[in-house]
Amino acid sequence: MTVLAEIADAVIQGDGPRVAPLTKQAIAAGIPPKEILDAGLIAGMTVIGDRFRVHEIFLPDVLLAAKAMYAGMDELKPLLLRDGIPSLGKVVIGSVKGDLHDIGKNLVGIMLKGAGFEVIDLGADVHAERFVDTAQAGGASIIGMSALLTTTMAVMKDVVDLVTARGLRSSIKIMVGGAPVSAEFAREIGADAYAYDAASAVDRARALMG
Ligand code: B1M
Repeated sequence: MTVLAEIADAVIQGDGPRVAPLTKQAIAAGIPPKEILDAGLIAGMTVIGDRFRVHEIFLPDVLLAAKAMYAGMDELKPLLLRDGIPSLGKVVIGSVKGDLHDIGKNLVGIMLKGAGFEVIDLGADVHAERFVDTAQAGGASIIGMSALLTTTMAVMKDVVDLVTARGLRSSIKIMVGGAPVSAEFAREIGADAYAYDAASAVDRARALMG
């Protein structure tokens, strides 16, 4: 088994203590952090999602896998971040109200920081007002929202509507993402950008800053 397959397997087993050293091993072997993330950690989490969907495993297993994934992300984080580069702009991010999934959102935050954005991370289960109040008070140029549930993605429109109602539409851009979200949905709710993954979120954020 390759080290990346071993990382994926350890995530699937929910074995955080094994994920951390394996991730270190992959880094030491010179495998690019993005590849470790995609072919190791995210690959494992994708299997977990599939098994959970067909009721082969249950919530505690998913939580263990998520914890194991974080153990790997902790090792990769310093490599995905770059210090001392001038800010490209301020981004307020969070998972929308009712949504506790935060792994993807955290990855987006790490990648944005690594690319030179100043990131204010509001965490998960964030109310529409909190997104807009924070962006307004902090002079942020972008609000980035994440949703993993079909039931919570509708909340994204509340934020777009609130930004519009406060007359902030020209100064605050809105980017959305998360597994059930699509470019078409983003257009429908009036968001400015949709990003499929954390790397494209950086490209979209750069484009939004002009
Ligand atoms: Co939940 N869950 N979960 N879960 N969970 C999903 C999303 C689900 C698809 C599983 C399934 O059925 N196969 C399903 C949703 C079904 C649906 O709505 N259609 C589901 C469900 C049903 C639930 C509960 C309702 C289960 C229950 O209680 N019965 C419950 C809801 C809790 C809540 O939020 N209120 C629940 C709970 C949980 C845990 C707490 C156990 C745990 C979350 C732990 C945590 O996040 N701290 C969990 C997990 C881990 C998952 C799966 C298995 C993995 C999600 C993940 O972290 N993926 C997930 C199945 C799946 O997605 N395959 C599932 C890895 C992550 C890197 O990917 O988040 O997609 P992702 O992020 C990507 C992109 O989407 C994108 O970039 C990221 C990096 O590439 N992206 C953005 C994300 N946000 C972005 C924002 C951007 C741009 C790009 O701009 C701002």
